[in-house]
Amino acid sequence: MLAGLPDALTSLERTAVMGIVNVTPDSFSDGGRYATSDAAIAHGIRLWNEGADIIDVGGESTRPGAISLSSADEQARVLPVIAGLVSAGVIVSIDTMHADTARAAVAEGALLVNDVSGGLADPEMFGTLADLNVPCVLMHWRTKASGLTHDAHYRDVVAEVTAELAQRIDFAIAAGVPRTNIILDPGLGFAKEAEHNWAVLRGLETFMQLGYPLMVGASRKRFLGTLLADPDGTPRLSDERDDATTAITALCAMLGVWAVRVHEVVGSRDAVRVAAEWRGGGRA
Ligand code: PMM
Repeated sequence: MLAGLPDALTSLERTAVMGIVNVTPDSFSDGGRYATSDAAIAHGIRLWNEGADIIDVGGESTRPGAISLSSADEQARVLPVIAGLVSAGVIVSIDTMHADTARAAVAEGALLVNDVSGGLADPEMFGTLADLNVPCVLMHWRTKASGLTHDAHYRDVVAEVTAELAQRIDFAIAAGVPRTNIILDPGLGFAKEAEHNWAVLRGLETFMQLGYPLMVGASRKRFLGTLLADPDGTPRLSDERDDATTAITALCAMLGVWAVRVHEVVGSRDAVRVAAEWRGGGRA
């Protein structure tokens, strides 16, 4: 299992719940709400008290068309929030594509690095992760490999995402990242249309066969808004997608997914407990 995380997390006999704190003016679903450090810290502590197992702090929006942020600006957003959460006893992860932000966040007390580019955005990332020796999420996102903004073309999305994740693992290990630090994420909504996201969810067990803990981030994403659209075709609003997110959490937990990344913690907290009990009290 993953080294470097507190016992409270590694000994969990259920799927972990990662609560999201986006310190951004423009994220997918909660952009602007927690843009000041104080608001972001208060929000993270609220999610933690509601039962999150980890709080993921991010400063850069990955929304299509979002302006990319310098690592200095990113750190100005996230480091005070990480410091505030860590001093309140919260287990923190840093959502960043910048190696120097990962390093600064870990120095501030973050215990896990979540890179949505799977090490593609910053050539220094894998070396830094090897050096930091902390658990890291490698997420699938083709766009960072091709430079295209729209790259959602697949013949067999599950097979292609699996192969591309396997390649990321090989590069990470070649750079010295310990195998036991790696967590995979198929990257719902990243260079993927709704049909691809559903195929990815149907294929979760294939990704799990790579032999690494799996994280899934479906929370409030657009494909849920499309699924739950009004009869006139108007998509369900993003903060009205939490029940659907909880349904995905329950299904992921039944499959033995390691963690789900969610905006609203309470529903997922309960869902992972229901699934653990249903499965017989264990996740393995
Ligand atoms: N999605 C977003 C941001 N970070 N990290 C991981 N590991 N997996 C995800 O699916 C993921 C992520 C975008 O969603 P948000 O802007 O609502 O946080």
